[in-house]
Amino acid sequence: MIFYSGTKNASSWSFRAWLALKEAGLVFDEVDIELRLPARQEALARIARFSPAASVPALVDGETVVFDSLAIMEYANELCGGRLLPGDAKGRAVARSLLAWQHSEVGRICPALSFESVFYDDKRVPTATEQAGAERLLAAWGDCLERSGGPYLMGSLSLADLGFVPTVMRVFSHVDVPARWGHVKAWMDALLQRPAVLEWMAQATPLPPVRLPEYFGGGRG
Ligand SMILES: N[C@@H](CCC(=O)N[C@@H](CS)C(=O)NCC(=O)O)C(=O)O
Repeated sequence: MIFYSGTKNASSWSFRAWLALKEAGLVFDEVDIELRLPARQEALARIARFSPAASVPALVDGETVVFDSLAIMEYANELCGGRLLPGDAKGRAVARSLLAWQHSEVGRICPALSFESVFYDDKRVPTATEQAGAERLLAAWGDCLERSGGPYLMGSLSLADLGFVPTVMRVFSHVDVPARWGHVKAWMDALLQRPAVLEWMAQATPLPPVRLPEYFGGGRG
């Protein structure tokens, strides 16, 4: 299998899919697609030759092209015998609800705290709206952990946890977790210490930061 990944300090979608492949114990080759300008357009044109989405991540397994991070995560789960989703239908439905929410809506919570900002040395103070967005996430994760008993959202590690790794990083490298959310903080710590997460971050951290003007509200980008 060949996994086409975006620049590691900029592509949270690639990160999620890559984590699922790694946590599924799969072996794959990796091709890095340069998302930074000026190489971006030409690099993505390479993906367009085999993927209608013309985006990363993309996974090529023989004749089969799996595009979109969510499909790659589900494929990883199937290839490892389903152990990255709960064993019961209701549990899978909840995990998939979390994944779908992450995929379609969660980016709108604290949108300026992008994945790229995780790697900034000069982080800014979060706004009141961002603090409120962070509380919303803490409440959602706290509810899952209380229902499942932890240590992961669905009890054992699942795609739902992996989908939120970049979200945890981008929001909570800016916002402190209040003491009342201690169980959520324990979940975050366990997730961020997983060997696959550390492996990606070891490759991402030395890269030149991708500075997005919208993070600083204009001028300093
Ligand atoms: N829904 C897609 C989103 C993928 C995506 O937006 N990837 C970005 C890099 S992180 C990309 O390749 N964008 C191509 C473009 O903007 O033309 C997924 O989950 O895979």
